[in-house]
Amino acid sequence: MGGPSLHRGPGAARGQVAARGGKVQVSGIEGVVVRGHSNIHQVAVDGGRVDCYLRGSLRRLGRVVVGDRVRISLLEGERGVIEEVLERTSLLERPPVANAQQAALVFSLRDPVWNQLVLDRMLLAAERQELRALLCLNKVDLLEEDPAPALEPYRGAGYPVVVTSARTGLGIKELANFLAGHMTVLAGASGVGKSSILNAVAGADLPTGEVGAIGRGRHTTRRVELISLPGEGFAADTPGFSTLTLGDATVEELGALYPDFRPYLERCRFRGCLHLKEPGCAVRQAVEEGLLDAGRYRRYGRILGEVQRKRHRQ
Ligand SMILES: Nc1nc2c(ncn2[C@@H]2O[C@H](COP(=O)(O)OP(=O)(O)OP(=O)(O)O)[C@@H](O)[C@H]2O)c(=O)[nH]1
Ligand SMILES: [Mg+2]
Ligand SMILES: [Zn+2]
Repeated sequence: MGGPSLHRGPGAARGQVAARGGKVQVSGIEGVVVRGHSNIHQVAVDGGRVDCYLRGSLRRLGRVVVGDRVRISLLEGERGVIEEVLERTSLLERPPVANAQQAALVFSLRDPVWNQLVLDRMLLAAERQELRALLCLNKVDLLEEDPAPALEPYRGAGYPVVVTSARTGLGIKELANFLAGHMTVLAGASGVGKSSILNAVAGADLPTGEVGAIGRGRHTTRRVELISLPGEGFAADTPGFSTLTLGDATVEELGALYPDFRPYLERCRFRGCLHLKEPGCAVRQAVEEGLLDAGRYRRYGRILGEVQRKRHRQ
């Protein structure tokens, strides 16, 4: 082989010296940033991973985030330099991930109990950022009841829902099929099992929370990290606190972010209908006729209120 051997593991201060003084041995290698830590970025390339520094000019241009496709040069001493960030197809602020195509929203009905308001907000955030959204109900091994009725409003809205247990392996293959070949962000509350799921799907070795120690404020994953999937594709493990957010959404656009509301929007009497108390609102009528889920509609009202208040504060 002859080239510099590729190195696994986080960078050390020593690397900086190599980056400044090291001679470029090979350049023009393309890779994907899988981890970022202060000024060292780990880049997945064919055959391994390289800890890289940023070319000085890049540092001025802005940040490099996990998911970025980059061009690097290999230096002496098993290090590399990111020379160029290739054009992004998308960029999420929170969690910070570039080039994501899909979001897998992970939740559990028990340990921790799900919060539908949070789930709906995450779905809206995914829609707004044009990510394909997928729901993953994990920890079904803990349930005695059939989860299907709880999931019905989401299936009815057209979202794929995968039911999994990272513990027993149930549904993991089905989830793996959804993830294969794509760049997917996993999002969801702390303790729902995002890291455990990726360990099951990709044979990764991500740290997971202690059994029996789940509670509010417990965050095992602290940083976004990309996991290479078997075959092709990546999935981003994210910390529970870094959930997808709605950003600066407006009240006017909110209704259109509900795929289940969309068939009715054109039929509202008034343009700019917010689907609250307006006469001739086709969305509200569909709820009254049982065609739309009443819970989703009720939470829509709450989220709309939040967006309104946020705008008034600005
Ligand atoms: N019974 C059961 N426990 C699970 C399952 N998946 C994960 N767990 C447990 O739930 C706890 C939390 O799992 P993690 O994978 O760390 O959760 P996380 O979503 O990555 O949490 P953060 O990193 O804090 O955001 C651990 O004790 C796991 O062993 C499952 O399918 N069934
Ligand atoms: Mg985790
Ligand atoms: Zn309306």
